[in-house]
Amino acid sequence: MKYAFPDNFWWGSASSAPQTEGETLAFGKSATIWDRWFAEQPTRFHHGVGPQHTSTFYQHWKQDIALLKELNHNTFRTSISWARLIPQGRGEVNQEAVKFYNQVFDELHAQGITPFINLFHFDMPMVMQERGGWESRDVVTAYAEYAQTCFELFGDRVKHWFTFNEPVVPVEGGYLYDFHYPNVVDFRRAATVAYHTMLAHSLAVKAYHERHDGGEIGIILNLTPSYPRSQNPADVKAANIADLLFNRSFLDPALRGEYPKELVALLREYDQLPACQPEDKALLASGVVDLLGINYYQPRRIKCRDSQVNPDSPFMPEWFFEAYDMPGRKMNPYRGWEIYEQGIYDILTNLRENYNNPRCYISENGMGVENERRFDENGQIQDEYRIDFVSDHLKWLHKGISEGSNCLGYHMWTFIDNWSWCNAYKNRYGFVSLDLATQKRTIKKSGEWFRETAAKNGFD
Ligand code: BGP
Repeated sequence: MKYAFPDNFWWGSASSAPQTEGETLAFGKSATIWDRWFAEQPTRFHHGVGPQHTSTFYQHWKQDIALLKELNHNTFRTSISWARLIPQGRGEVNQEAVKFYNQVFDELHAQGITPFINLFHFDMPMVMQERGGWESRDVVTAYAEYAQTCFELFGDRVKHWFTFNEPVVPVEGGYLYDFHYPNVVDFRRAATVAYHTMLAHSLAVKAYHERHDGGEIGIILNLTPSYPRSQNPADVKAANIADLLFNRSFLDPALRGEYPKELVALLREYDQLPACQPEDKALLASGVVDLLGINYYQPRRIKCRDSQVNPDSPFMPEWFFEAYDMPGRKMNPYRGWEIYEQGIYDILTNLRENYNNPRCYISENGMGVENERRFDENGQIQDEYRIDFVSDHLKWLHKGISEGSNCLGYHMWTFIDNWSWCNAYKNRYGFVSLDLATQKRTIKKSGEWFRETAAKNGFD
């Protein structure tokens, strides 16, 4: 076989509680920021389709796990909903939720599928947001208590934990660019949110390691390689700053237990450093992960700014760089994101050369398609474009592994078409299509391709 993957490679897909569970305000679950935001602005992004309209995994978990099995998954990532497990954010545990998650984990094991469980996928409980969200140290402590509760309740069934999915996204969306609740645009507050998220991460990692229960804990980062327009020093510097702010401010603490010195110097120079406590340094040092999840969708194309920013304008990352449309780059015509398969290889190479080749896996990669309707006469979506997308990325992944990268698996985003943060069902990503009205599930052509690829542990 031309592209054979290592033995025991993790073939699976990723999803999240808030995008699939449904039953958003039922069975004891309290509201998250998504429920609140949708109630306040139902048509701003979601065309009136809110987070309660999902594939309803809460009811269909058994059927969906049977489908995962049919697609030859040996691993599956989803998340626990904090607002479902501990509806008041701290304190009393919702026993309905315990029963639900235990059933899910047991069924996954029964089908030979290892659960990879994430603790936070953008879904801040509203009660915690009202107490300041990630701007509050009190919420950091509450998250650590929630993480501990999960380890205690589910630690015998779950051995692969993740503290956060894409912690930079709530920072960008909620505090810089106004596409997530609470719609703030303020770099200083964004920096505090980013910093506190990594403190929360470190508390959870430390607590998990102290348990010594034979499992492992990691974090999932969306790494976006920042490619400069040219080797001209100004462009290179601009790309480095984008890399520091959007990648290394999470990657370095997670893999090295400390922030990059250049990042600290930059924020100090512009008086944007968040407030620190004396004990933070040691805490961050204990947040080094056992396993890194890498979400990769598209790179950043960066150039230095053509014109100086007015120094009196509010501080923003874009003071230092601009994104540009690289001529000739390949775009996903259905989603508007760039497709650059080599990015996956470049990420692995960077990790190998600069971060001591950590244990890692691709925790998300996928192709969103707007208005996906290429049905055949049997109602199956003929998504050859998605097969090309996945196989082209897997080829570069294979090259990285053959050169020594410690990459243990590939998870597709996602298993079934799901509700999404800023566009509901506009872009569909699943291996399985969902008819939202009837809840009918139909495996797409790409799902069949993946089933075979996973069974053969590779492809030609
Ligand atoms: C990642 C998130 C996922 C998912 C995916 C696709 O950033 O972890 O939750 O939504 O992106 O993005 P979108 O649904 O916006 O197209």
